Amino acid sequence: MKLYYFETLNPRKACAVAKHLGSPVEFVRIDLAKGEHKTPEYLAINPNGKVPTLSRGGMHLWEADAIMAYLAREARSDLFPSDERQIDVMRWLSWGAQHFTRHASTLYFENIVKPRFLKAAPDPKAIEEATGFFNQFAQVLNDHLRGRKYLLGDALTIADFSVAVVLPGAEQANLSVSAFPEIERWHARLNELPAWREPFPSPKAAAA
Ligand SMILES: N[C@@H](CCC(=O)N[C@@H](CS)C(=O)NCC(=O)O)C(=O)O
Repeated sequence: MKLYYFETLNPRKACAVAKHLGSPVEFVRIDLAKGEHKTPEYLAINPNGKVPTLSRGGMHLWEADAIMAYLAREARSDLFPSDERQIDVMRWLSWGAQHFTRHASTLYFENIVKPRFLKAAPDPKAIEEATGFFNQFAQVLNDHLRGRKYLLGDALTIADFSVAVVLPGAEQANLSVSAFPEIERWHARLNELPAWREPFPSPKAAAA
């Protein structure tokens, strides 16, 4: 299996789960800065021209959440439970994509990507709107996490890897995480996992 990635948010989830599970994947770095995700070869396996992608033989799976679920199922891991808890995992994956990660991503874009990579000024209106929504949904997450180790309770799942993906760069993106102590506590727990702290292969290993 090949896992195509770059050191950005969505591949982070897939790489972290692959590392955490010890999945037998070959990590293949796709340099977005060099446009390697827009080559005909890469578009043939992911027509969206985005990372990550998991390839196995003729199967090409895109969407980081689906890749995490695939890897967990392959490893027969409860990271993606096969009982009724799967519904709850789906709930949090959907909530993350539609609400929490969505508005956090706007703040990543405005506060990091635009000034650093596009040499463009952040849009104050977009920042104000995204900050309002981010805080609204962060409060929901904070309240939910009270009394729970992870999103589903005692068991770590791919939902944690997915929803928390915006937290490692929260400070640079100006996400007001410090106002939400339960989120901070949860993230500190995730930071105990080596694969969460270091999700990507070292540049040396990737080049080998
Ligand atoms: N919904 C996709 C989003 C993938 C995505 O947006 N990847 C970004 C990196 S985090 C990307 O490849 N961007 C390059 C581009 O859009 O040109 C997923 O969850 O995998």
